[in-house]
Amino acid sequence: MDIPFDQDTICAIATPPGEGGIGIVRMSGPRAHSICETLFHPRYGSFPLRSHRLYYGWIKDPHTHTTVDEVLVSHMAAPRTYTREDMVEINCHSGYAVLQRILELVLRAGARMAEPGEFTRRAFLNGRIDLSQAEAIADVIQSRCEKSLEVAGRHLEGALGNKVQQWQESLLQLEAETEAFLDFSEDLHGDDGESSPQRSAIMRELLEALKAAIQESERGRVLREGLTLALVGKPNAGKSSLLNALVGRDRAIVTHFPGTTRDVIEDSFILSGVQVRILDTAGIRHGPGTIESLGIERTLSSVQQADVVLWLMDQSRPLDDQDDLVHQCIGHKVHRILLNKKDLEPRMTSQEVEERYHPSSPPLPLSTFHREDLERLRHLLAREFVQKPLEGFESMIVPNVRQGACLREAHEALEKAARLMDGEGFGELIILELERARKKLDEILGGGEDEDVLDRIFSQFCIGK
Ligand SMILES: Nc1nc2c(ncn2[C@@H]2O[C@H](COP(=O)(O)OP(=O)(O)OP(=O)(O)O)[C@@H](O)[C@H]2O)c(=O)[nH]1
Ligand SMILES: [Mg+2]
Repeated sequence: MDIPFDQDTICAIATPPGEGGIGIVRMSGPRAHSICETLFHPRYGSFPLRSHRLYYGWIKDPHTHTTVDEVLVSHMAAPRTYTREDMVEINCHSGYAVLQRILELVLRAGARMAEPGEFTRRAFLNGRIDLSQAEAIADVIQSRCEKSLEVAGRHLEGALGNKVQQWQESLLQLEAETEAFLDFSEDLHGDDGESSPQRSAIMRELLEALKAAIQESERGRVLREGLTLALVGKPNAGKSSLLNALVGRDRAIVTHFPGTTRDVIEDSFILSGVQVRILDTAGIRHGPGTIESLGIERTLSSVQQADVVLWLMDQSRPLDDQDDLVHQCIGHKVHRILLNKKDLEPRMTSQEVEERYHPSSPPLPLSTFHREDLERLRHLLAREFVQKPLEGFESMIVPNVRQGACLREAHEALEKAARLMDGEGFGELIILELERARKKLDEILGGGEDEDVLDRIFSQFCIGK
């Protein structure tokens, strides 16, 4: 039997797999309460369960009458629920068998398994949240650091949605003014098609606001995706030692033999509230054997992936043509030179390095053995690559990639409209561009969004959310 989407009742285990304190089976849809009635036996009170109250009792198999688990059940009547539909949550003991058994009983009583993200999708389709808030829910769940959680929290409150609505209102006002202006200039045929001062002001403000949001989306990528650092240099420069020091454990093997690291080693740490992915690579040198040259290929691919390359030099050895080779490999990327092993007798100077490679900032001397040096490095990285890019962000409403693309298209349409306004009349064309801008903004909130986009967004969620 095909039940229409808005009438079937979905269910899922909402807690992560594995043993734990409690597990939750949740249901959403018009039959949630009646399905609950077939299996739940409250210790106090009786059916119908009152909304938004917690009931203590037992889940029993309706066929065999055996008790499955001791539970707490809540029934939340529509519309004050996560999905805006009737919902039931069964809090049971969290073990694989008990959760599966309860889920099976719920399914047998007429619910169907939820797709990934389907609870949230219903919240969106039923108008409780806009698409930017739905995306924020996934971001909150997936956040691995404080800063990205902060941004997700703002989106969840609807901060981006509110802004978009304001912009849409301004656009409507612009459209109305343009229409009025069109009628007016028809009456006064021959008048110069000059824009009214008010229209120009609204237009200018909107263009600026959209531009700022687009910049936040680009520069704020570090908040959403974190930062990728690659440690690169000649063999034995101390790359793996630095990796271990930064992540705070012995992740990579360190020996005094050059060529210890043959493959890329990846780990992560938190810097100024942001997740940093760090790649330790095989040392770059001339004419290595096959295994090493494969390793070096991977080094180059790590360089490609990195936002920032840390080029380690062993300052107890003189510069040579292998340093030139490293420079060839990384010169095109944003990089910082670190002069390692400053505790040893120096055989090169900072000045020599600067004269030879002209780095954009002076090399930083350090020793991976010295805690203060590592702190200084951390501080420098945080300042330059996390805090600086985020400076001047007004609202910290960092739009994600999809939202950024919608903003860019809206901005483009608006710029066209502005050019048309500055030029001769073409009133209908101006209105078309303004409408296009408004439609693009609407897509941020999920208006007119096609199924494919929704599928892509909601498939990132887990089942049960
Ligand atoms: N004196 C001194 N030795 C260091 C320092 N940092 C690392 N070393 C030593 O340098 C040697 C090489 O260190 P690694 O971290 O393995 O160097 P690497 O760049 O990863 O080397 P490969 O993996 O071979 O490319 C080890 O013996 C380290 O203990 C330092 O600041 N001072
Ligand atoms: Mg190494």
